[in-house]
Amino acid sequence: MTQSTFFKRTLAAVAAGLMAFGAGATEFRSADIHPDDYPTVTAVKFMGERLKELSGGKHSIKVFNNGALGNEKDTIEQAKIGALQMVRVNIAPMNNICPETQVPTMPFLFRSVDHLHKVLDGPIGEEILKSCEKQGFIGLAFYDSGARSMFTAKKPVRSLADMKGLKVRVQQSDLWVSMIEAMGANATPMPMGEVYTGLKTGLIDAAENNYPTYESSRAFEVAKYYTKTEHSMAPEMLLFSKRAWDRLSPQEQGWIRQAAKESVPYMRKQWAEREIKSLAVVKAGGAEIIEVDKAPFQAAMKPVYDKFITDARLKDLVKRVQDTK
Ligand code: BDP
Repeated sequence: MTQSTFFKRTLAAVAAGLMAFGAGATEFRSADIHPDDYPTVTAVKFMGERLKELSGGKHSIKVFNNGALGNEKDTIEQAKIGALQMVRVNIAPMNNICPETQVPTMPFLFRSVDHLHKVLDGPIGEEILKSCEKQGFIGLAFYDSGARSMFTAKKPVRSLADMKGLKVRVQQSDLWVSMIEAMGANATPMPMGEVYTGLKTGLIDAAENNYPTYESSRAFEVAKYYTKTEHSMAPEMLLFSKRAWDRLSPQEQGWIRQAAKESVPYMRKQWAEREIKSLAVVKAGGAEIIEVDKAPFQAAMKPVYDKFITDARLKDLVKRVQDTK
């Protein structure tokens, strides 16, 4: 998106945001880059229904999906200034804003989905959500995003050595750039919406994601080699604009928190089903799923921990995650 388009969109969003509040309307606007049937979108819709019930019809949520309000970085900015009340984004574009969000993004940190759930559902998850408050965001919940793996257009990755020199798209986060560089590749940060064309035109050689996004973005049509590196389980985040939040009563805030929490198990169920479905779709579409020895990838990640997990607070968080049984 050009800068001027960004500013136009932001202005339009500010105007709409103010109107919604000024007119006493109580429909919160929430952004998502994913299509209608994607589990993050259906979960926020579910949350909206619960919020309607809890608030006796006073509040609801309208999801602007398919990137209608811009890419994740843009919508995070809009939420920060209060032009938009909610965003559902991956945790990655929050990494540069709120350092604690780097922790669940760290490569090969979680041993399993159960381990991830235990951590995020407990005090560590709460602490990380809360840590975004000083940056202008109320962290409402984490959603599942499975494990992210590498996919390439021209030649398959069968070992760490095959990563050498590849141009890999990453999310807009310094930590992600570092992770990919530590694998020996070149990282190109760009929004999700540009990945398909980037792969097709050869601007990039590779990208990485979970099965559902590999499928829904149709990236499997232009990058058919999917190598199961499973290098990060970076979860999704649901954030509320603190500016908008501060205008609500404690009771209203309570309804929103409750509805968000209730949408988590709903999301997890949808997610588990979607992962299976997406894998079947990409396989039928010609994707080759490649098993790989993950140990060399994991070993290569040491410099990333050294560079990003620097202060005592982050070190302690990582240790507590590792110690969670
Ligand atoms: C998907 C996340 C989405 C990110 C996208 C990406 O659900 O929030 O924008 O990855 O790679 O898995 O940008």
